[in-house]
Amino acid sequence: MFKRISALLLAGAVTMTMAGCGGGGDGGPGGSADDGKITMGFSQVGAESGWRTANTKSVQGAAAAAGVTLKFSDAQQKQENQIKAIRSYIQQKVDVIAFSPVVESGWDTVLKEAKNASIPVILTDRAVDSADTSLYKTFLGSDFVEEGRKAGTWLTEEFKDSKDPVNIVELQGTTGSAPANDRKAGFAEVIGADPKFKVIASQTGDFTRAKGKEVMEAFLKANPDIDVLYAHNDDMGLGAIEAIEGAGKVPGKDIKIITIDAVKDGMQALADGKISYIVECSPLLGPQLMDLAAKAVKGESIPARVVTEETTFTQEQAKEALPSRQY
Ligand code: GYE
Repeated sequence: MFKRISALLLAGAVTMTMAGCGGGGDGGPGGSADDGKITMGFSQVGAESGWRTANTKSVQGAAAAAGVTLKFSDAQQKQENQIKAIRSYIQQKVDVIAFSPVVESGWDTVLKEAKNASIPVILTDRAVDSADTSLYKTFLGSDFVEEGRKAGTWLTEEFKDSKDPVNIVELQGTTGSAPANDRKAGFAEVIGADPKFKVIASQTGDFTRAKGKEVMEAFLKANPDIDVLYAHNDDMGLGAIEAIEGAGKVPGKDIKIITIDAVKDGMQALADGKISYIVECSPLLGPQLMDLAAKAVKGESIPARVVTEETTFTQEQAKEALPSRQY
């Protein structure tokens, strides 16, 4: 008897907790939860790279740790899917929306809809180019221009004694994305100071390994004399390594490779001497995102820009860092 009653009580308690977890996210009046729990709608770019996988894990883990109910959707690198997801979060009256915009342009309309519904929006990882910055509360992520500059600075140092032209090929990230635009610009700014550095080919590899390989194969066919590959992320660099080896060349020797991200596979290739230098871009944005979201929901003021701290790795530094690398 006692057992049956306590089982019933327990069932009741579970139901109540579940209702609480839904917070304002399940269409409750007014959106924001009165139980203090936050519901976040998060629209992720996709699963295009090792970086992205680590970023998704970080966001999901941090939400669970902070007691935030996370509604998560993967846009498969398509802006229209992100816009749909954001509209559905608005309809569901979530407490806060966070998203990593696949490209920079074209967000004003949907961001205005969120603003009209009084739902704060946080940009995470990538930026938008909206002139009206009141459409979002903050942008949490890396300084991509600086990352490009760091890549360029290593290259100018590495070739400082060379009098010959340095032929560079560039694998760009997703066309129109903030990291592709900015990493290209920062790199060009630094190498542009010396005319011996020549970008002889530059094309998108969409941040994926497969596309990186395919485009590098085409680069190799069209250009017999490539000295350097600058890839906007590790995955494209790793795909390109396969293409370089397939063409009978030695990555890291015949062609020096610079990449960005510093995910484990990239760091391994760096330690193995195939990649020459990596500029770090941290995907571990989850905990900071949850802190900012909690403040934004409470109406507290938050900084308009939160920049991620990052470093760079040489081959020697990669060997040291690899065993304790989190992603
Ligand atoms: O560098 C790349 C990913 O937006 C910083 O997106 C991110 C980039 C990252 O696919 O690997």
